[in-house]
Amino acid sequence: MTHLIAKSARLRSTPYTKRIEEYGVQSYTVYNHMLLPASFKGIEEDSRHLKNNVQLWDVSGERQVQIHGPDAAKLTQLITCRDLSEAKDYLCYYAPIVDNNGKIINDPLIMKVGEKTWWLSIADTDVLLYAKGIAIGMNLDVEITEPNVNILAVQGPKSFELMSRVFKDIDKLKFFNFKRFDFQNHKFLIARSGWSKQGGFEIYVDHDEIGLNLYDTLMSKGEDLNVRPGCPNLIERIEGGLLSFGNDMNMNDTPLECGLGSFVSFNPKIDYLGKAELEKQHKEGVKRSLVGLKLKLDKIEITKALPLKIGADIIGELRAACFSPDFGCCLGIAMVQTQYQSLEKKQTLLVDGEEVESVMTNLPFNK
Ligand code: THG
Repeated sequence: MTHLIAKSARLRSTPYTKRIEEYGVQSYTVYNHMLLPASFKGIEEDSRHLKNNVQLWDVSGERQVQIHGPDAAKLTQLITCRDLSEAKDYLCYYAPIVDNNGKIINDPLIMKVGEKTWWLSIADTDVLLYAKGIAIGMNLDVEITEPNVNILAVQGPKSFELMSRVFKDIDKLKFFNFKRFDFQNHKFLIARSGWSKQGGFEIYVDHDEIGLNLYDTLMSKGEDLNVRPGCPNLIERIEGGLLSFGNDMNMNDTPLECGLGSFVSFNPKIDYLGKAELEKQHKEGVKRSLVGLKLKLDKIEITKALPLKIGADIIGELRAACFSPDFGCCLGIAMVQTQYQSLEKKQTLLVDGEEVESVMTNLPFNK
């Protein structure tokens, strides 16, 4: 049975909602209190299309938390465990936001977009409230807002060809760099980034009307490239090991447990909340961590974490999974106690009580 979601002002639409509904969006999820498309022609067909063509994604739900003012750099550093002391104003930084216990609050891309202005392009939790709380508590001189920015992502192997038809010199933009590019006399911040492993761009649209013209232009100029509206794809992102906060990771996990150690700084010159706890965990070693699971099943659908056991022992939980046509099995992302991690070995796991032949592996998955 299909269930409808009742829309309201609280469940925010985006400037492109009308367009994607005309193009036949099939299902939505909710992300930062906003509609985020989840499928158009079914996730298997969407994934196949993404890997071979180009898609235009309405990822407005990836909201920007803007931190502006004399203490902007200080506050931004205080809430993330990544070292931003040398942050460049043309690079994107994947940077976990952590709390005072070193647990993850969110995993945004952070960009220094002005001398005293930072954007946190957030996953699905209320970072604005967390940042405000810290700023008020510490008496920091900042303004924290959510600007009207609605990202259009252009993803897929043909995204480079499509974008060069619309933006001059876009082909010179390197991975995880951003720069402003002109369209209809408006400068749009564009980054070479996106939540797929197929390559592409993200356009930070801060003008609704020109943004819609841009949407239509990309759709019409991409006709011969088989452009379609699309969205972050469950199969493609699990295959590629792109982590989803709220699914694979939650506020009880630390970045070290989630394989994000390379984004945790122990530089004595910087200070952030939760640093001492992360230092302690780093020294002692983690007791559990995220692993990949190859499961001998021909379908799986997960709407909440499922317990994983070996015999009578609880070893962890399966947090996300899908059937992957390319791997010919189901792939899962699981939090598993390190003492039970035996990689690349066939074993029978109990997934929510059901026996499943499985192989544990590092992320991202290798075929
Ligand atoms: N783009 C933008 N905002 C976002 C996302 C995005 N906000 C929410 C969510 N996605 C944040 N999470 C991620 C997770 C992974 C990546 C980006 C955002 C990512 N990772 C690369 C990888 O794993 O290959 C590279 C990471 C690195 O090496 O720095 O792209 O997608 N605007």
